[in-house]
Amino acid sequence: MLLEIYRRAALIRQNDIRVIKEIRAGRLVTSYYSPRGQEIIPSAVSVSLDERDKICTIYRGTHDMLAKGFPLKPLWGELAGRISGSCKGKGGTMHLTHPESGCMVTTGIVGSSMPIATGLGWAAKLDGQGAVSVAYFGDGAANIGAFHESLNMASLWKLPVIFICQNNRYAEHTSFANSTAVERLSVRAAGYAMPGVTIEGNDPEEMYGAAKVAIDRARAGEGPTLIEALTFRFNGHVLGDAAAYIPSAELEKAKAADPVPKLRQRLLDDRVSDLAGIEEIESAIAERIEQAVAAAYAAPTPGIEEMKRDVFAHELA
Ligand SMILES: Cc1ncc(C[n+]2csc(CCOP(=O)(O)OP(=O)(O)O)c2C)c(N)n1
Ligand SMILES: [Mg+2]
Repeated sequence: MLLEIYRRAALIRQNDIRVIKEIRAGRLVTSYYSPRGQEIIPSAVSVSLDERDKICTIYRGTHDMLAKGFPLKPLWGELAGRISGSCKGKGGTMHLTHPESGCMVTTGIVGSSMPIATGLGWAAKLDGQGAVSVAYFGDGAANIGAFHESLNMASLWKLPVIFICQNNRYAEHTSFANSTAVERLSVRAAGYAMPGVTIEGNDPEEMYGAAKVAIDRARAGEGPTLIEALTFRFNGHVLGDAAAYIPSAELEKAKAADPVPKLRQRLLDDRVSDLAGIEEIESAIAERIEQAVAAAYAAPTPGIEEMKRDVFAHELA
C-alpha cells in the first residue's frame, strides 16, 4: 500500500517540477497553481478508489487528477493548449477533465467542486453500482456557501460523497487563522449530521486510513464524511507568487518535512523496497513525462474552427 502511494506521489512531484521548468523556460504558457507539498493526500485516497469512482477538484488539483489516473499525454496536451489535450486544448489548468478515468473537473470557481461531486454522488446512488465521488477543496472554500449546501444535501440524501478539505493554511494571501472562526473544520460536520475528522494529510497511513473508512462507509450506503487533511503548499498561491505573507520559519518548517522524500526514506528504512526498485519507479515516471511533454509540443493548436466547437450550444456561423 505504501509503495502504491509512493508511485503516485512521485509522479505528482516529478510532474510538478517539470511543469515549473517548462514555464520558467518560456516553452509552456499557462497559469499554474502548484500542488507541491500536498502530494500524499490524493495518493493515499486514490489507492482505495476504482474506475467507477469520480473526483472533482480545484485549479490546484493536478495532483488529485494524476493520483486518480488522468493520463499524462492528454494532461500535457491540455496544459500546452494543444489539440491532443483532453479538452482539445481549450480547458487548461482550470478545466482539466477526463471522464474515462473518473477525473471529472478542476474548477476555478472556489467551492464549486463540492456541489458537482454531490450531484455525481446522487447519480451514483441512482445507479446503485456502489460508486463514490470525492470532492477535493481548500480551506478557503470551506467558507463558501456551496460547502454548507453540499454537506447538507449529501447528508440528508445519504449520498456516497467524501468531502476532503486540503487545509494548506492559506487561501490566496489570507491565513486560515485570519479567515476561519473554527480551529478545526471537521467540527462543522456535526452541523450536517455526518462524521468529521481532522488528520495529518501528509502522513500516508493516517490519510489512507481516514479515506478508507469514509469510502467504505459511502459504498455501504451510509452517506458522506468530511475529512480535513492538514498540509501545506510549498510554492505559494499561483506560480510567481513570492509568498511574502508566509512567515519564512513557517515555510521552512513545512519544506523540511517534505512528505515525498520522507515516504521514500521510509520505504527504504522499512525495506518495502530497495534503492534500485525505487529508482526504477522514478526513472519510468521520468520517461513517461518526457514522452508526454514531447507529444504535447509536437501536436498542433486547436485552430479557429475547433476553438468554437463544443463551446457554444449553437455553433457560431
Ligand atoms: C467564488 C470565488 N471567489 C473567489 C475567488 C478568488 N480565489 C481564487 S483562489 C482563492 C483562494 C482559495 O483558497 P483555498 O480554498 O484554501 O484553496 P488553495 O488555493 O489554498 O488550494 C480565491 C479566494 C474565486 N476564484 N472564486
Ligand atoms: Mg488553502
